[in-house]
Amino acid sequence: MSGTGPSESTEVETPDARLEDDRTFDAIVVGAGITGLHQLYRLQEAGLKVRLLDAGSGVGGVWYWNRYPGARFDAESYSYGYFFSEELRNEWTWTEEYAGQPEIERYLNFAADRLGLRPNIQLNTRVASATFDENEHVWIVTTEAGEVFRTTFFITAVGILSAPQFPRTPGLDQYSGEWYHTALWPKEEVSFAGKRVAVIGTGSSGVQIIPFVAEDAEHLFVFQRTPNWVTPINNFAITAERMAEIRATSEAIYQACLTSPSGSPHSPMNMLSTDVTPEERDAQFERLYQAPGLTMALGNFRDISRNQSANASLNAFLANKIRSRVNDPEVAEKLIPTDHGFGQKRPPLENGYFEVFNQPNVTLVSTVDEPMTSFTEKGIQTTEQEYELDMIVFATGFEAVTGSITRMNITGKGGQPLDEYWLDGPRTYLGLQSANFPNLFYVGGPQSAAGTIPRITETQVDWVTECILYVLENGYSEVTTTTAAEDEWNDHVNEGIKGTLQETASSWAFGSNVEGRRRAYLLYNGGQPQYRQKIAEAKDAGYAGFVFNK
Ligand code: N01
Repeated sequence: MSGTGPSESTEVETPDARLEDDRTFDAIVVGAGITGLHQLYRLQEAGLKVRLLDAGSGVGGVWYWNRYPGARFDAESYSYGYFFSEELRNEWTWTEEYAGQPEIERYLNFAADRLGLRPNIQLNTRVASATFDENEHVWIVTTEAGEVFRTTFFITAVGILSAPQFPRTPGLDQYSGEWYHTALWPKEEVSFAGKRVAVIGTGSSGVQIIPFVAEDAEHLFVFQRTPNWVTPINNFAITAERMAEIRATSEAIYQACLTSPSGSPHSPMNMLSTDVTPEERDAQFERLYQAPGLTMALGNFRDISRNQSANASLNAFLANKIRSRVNDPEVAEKLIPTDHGFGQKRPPLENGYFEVFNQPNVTLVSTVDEPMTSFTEKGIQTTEQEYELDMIVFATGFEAVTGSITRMNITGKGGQPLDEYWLDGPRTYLGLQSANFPNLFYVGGPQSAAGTIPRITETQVDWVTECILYVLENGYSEVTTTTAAEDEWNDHVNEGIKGTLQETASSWAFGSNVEGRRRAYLLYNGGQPQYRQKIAEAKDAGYAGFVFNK
């Protein structure tokens, strides 16, 4: 039975009987990152009995786990935080345009306290499985510690870049030195001083940590598989005057985020690179190279991300930048991407990255020329030689977008495991639900999220909250979607990436960074305003594409 339309009410009576059982909830949210905390706040505010579970010992999500040296925003700090709360906006002070991990973690702890979320957060708790009980219409959620919870609604807010992945290269168990993954970085200080260190991976995480390792290590070996188009972050401090201005213009900043495809204050220039002379075009590229953050990616000529030859002109400009910053011409050429153009993958931002390769204690190892064959007791064996190492840093990224969800071993109706259901790529309707997985919602999951994540997940959080209230108020026991609705959304999602320059890249957005993973587009390329419009339209049409059962 389809729903007849959303209700305006936000208060729901919670039966006393349920309150008596401390393992039974209206909703369980997984993930204490920026999205999960917001989802908890909304459900708590609506009067539901809700618990948030997180494997970490603190809140913060990716900003809890990725505590490696150099981790910081690539979005403007004030564009990433919560806009819904005037108190948070007025009380928090950002100190840098692109805040570092410690500051972001402090902000999310501040938000958790200020919003009164702590009583409903259970930390140090990793979900081991979630199984839908068709008779009771509840999810049975188990944890690695053996706890069992029952919940009507199960909401994943686990992030799209939070299931770390390692190379399939054998022998890590033989290796006797220290090793770390950037996304599982310990709280204790890690010293590189006087050590021979390998960093594997040159994506955003690798590019951020490498200068810090290079500063202290006796020798750093950078194991690079694919070079990236890396541009300067040009970070700067936020003065008291500027912070006052940010607060005063907060609403305008928010509106700029809401209207931009990426959910950021940046929008592409209203001109093509061919509207100007090559000299004027290169002058614009130079301006963008000196500009802060992702301006190069998000504030460029309109055709850079769409037209091959426009894109090639920027690639030539950036390649010359690398050549001008790296002394050894052979090393410089190895650092210049040849398999993709700028913007086909999310570009890492750097601070002194290329100059690292001018240091005598740094060696660039191309795993294309010299594949890694095994980890050994002493280090890494390649086809050419053994590298003896005191430490290996894996900056090897994630089983992106779906890995963090499927690793929870979710089983829907008819004993259907979600990881099998998604074997050929995610199937969702509006990125919110999958057929035969009733009352399971994804916020910040596949086929929905791209750009500045909190700007799109805040819309999902509100949507999911209203949908849950609608279910409860109308006495339904289940909301789910249909395979027909999923097919329609899949077609729309795939149509949106077809023919774009991104479509041909080997990137985590297609899962192609993970060996053996089937290629499927995991995000949504229609832009945040269009996504927002799509989910609003479905709701306004009486939750079209969703099915409600008593
Ligand atoms: O992960 P990645 P990341 N042998 O997948 C290499 C966000 N983020 O953690 O390109 C050798 O980009 C892999 O090589 P290749 C941001 O959205 C944001 O760096 O697959 N190398 C690549 O070089 C970003 O896009 C910030 O050929 C192997 C690297 O490891 C996303 O997270 C900071 C390998 C992984 O790069 C992911 O970034 C950090 C193997 N077997 C992250 N396997 C901010 O600034 C993988 N690699 C906010």
